[in-house]
Amino acid sequence: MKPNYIAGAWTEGPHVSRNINPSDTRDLIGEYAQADAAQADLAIAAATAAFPAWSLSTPQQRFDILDAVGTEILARRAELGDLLAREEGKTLPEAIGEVQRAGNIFKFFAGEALRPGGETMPSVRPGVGVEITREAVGVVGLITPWNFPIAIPAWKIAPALAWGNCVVFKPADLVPGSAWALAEILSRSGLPAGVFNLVMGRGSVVGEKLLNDPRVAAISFTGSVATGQKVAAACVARMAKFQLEMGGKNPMIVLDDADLGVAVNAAVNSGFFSTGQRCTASSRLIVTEGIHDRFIAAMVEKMKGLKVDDARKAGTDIGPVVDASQLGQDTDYIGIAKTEGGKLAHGGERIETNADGAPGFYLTPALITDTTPAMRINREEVFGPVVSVIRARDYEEALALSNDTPFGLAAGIATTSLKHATHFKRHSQAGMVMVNLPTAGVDYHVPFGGRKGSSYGPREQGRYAAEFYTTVKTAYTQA
Ligand code: UN1
Repeated sequence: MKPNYIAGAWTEGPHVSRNINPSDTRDLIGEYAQADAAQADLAIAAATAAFPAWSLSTPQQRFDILDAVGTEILARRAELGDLLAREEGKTLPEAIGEVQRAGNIFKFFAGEALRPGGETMPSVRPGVGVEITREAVGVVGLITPWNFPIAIPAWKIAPALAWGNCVVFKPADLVPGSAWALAEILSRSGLPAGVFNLVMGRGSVVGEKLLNDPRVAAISFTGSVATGQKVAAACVARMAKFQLEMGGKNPMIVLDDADLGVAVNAAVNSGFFSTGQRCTASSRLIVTEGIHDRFIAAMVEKMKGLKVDDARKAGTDIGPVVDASQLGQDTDYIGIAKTEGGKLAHGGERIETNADGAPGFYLTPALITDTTPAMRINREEVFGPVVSVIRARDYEEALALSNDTPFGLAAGIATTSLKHATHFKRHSQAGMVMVNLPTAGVDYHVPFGGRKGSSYGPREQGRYAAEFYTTVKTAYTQA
C-alpha cells in the first residue's frame, strides 16, 4: 500500500483504495492509503506547527527546493507521463506534456519566491512612512480533480510553498498515483517536516475536515460546481479564504471567414483531445450560416481519422473515458441531446474492447448538430468527448449565444477578421479568450480562471496567484 505523507513520515491509512487503468480494466495499478478524519487532523496539526518557521524561511531556501523539484519532474517526464496516462487515460504525449507543465510550474514559482514584491510610499501624514508587503496566508488545503493529476496539484502546491504557506494536499480518489509520485519527490526535497502533507482519502471525510477546521486558513479547490458550492458555504461560514475553479460550457465561434483547417483543428483539439475531459474543452461550437455545412463535413472527415485506443499506445489520438460513471454520464448526455432534437452527426459509439482486445471505457467522440441554446447539452457540462453545434446567423448572434451560459471559463473564435477578433476579445464574458486557437491547453505562466459559475476568487497561475496565496500587510512607521 502506498501510504500518506504526514508530518514528514509515511503513514499507512485505515482504508485502502485501488486505481485501475481505464484503457484496460484488468490492470490494477496500485493500492493507496485512505485517510480518516484523525489522520487529516494530524496533517493539519503538523502543517500548523511547521508554519511559523517555514513562513520565515529565506527566498533562497524556497527557490532551491522548488527548482530541484521541477528539475526532477522534468527529468522523469517519460516515467511519470506513463503512469499518468495509465491511471487517467489521456494519451502518452498529452500525459508527458502535462508532466512537463508540472515541472515548468515548479521552476516558475521557484523564481517567484525571489520576487515577492512590495511597495513603499509616503504617508499622508508628515514624517510617516508606509510599507506594503505580502505575507503567507498559513495552512492551505488543496483539493484537486482527476483530469490533470499532476499539473493542477503542481499549480497549487508550488505557489503555496513559494510564498511560505504550509500545505495539506488532498488529491482526487481516482488518480492517486501521480499525486503520490509528486509527494514522494517533495518528501525528498529538503522541505522541513509538516510543510507539505499528502492526505489521500474520500472527499467526504478528508475534504470536510479541511473545509471545517479553523486551522486551515485557505482552501483552493478545482472540481465540480456542486462540490465548489459546498466548499464556498463551509469557508464563508468560518471566514476562511477560498478559491474555486469549476466547470465550463466553453463556446467556440466559427465565422464564415474562418480558415476551415484552423477552425477544425482547434475544435477537434479542444473538443475531443484528452477525451474531452477538460474544464476548458470547447463543448459548444457556434457556427455561422455560410460555413456551417462545410465545417460540419470537415469535422466529420477529421473525426473519422481519430484513433480511439489504449492511451499508452503509439498513434492513439483519444484514450478512454476515465471510469464507468463518467462514461455513463457521457452516453446519457448523448441520449438526452437526441431526445431533445439534436442530430448525432458522427461518433458516440461505445467500444467495449480496444484494438488489442482489452476491456476499457472507450467512447468515440460525438458531434451533435442542429442543437438549440436551451437544450441541456448546451447548458450543462458533460466533461467528455461530446460536442454540440449551434447554427448562428452572423457574428452578432454568435457572440450573444457564446455568452448565453451560466459559465464563463474560456471562449474561442475562429476568424480571419481582425475586427471581429478584436470585438470578441473585448465582449466575450469568459475569463480566457482564444483567437484561432483551441480553448484548452493553456500556458503555465499567465493567469488561469473564469467568470460567472466557472470560478470564484483570485486567479490561479502566474504572478496573479499571489492574490490567493499571500495576504497584504500595510505597515506605518513614524521615523
Ligand atoms: C488546460 O486546458 O490546459 O480542469 C488546463 C481543467 C482545468 C485545467 C485546464 N482546470 O480542465
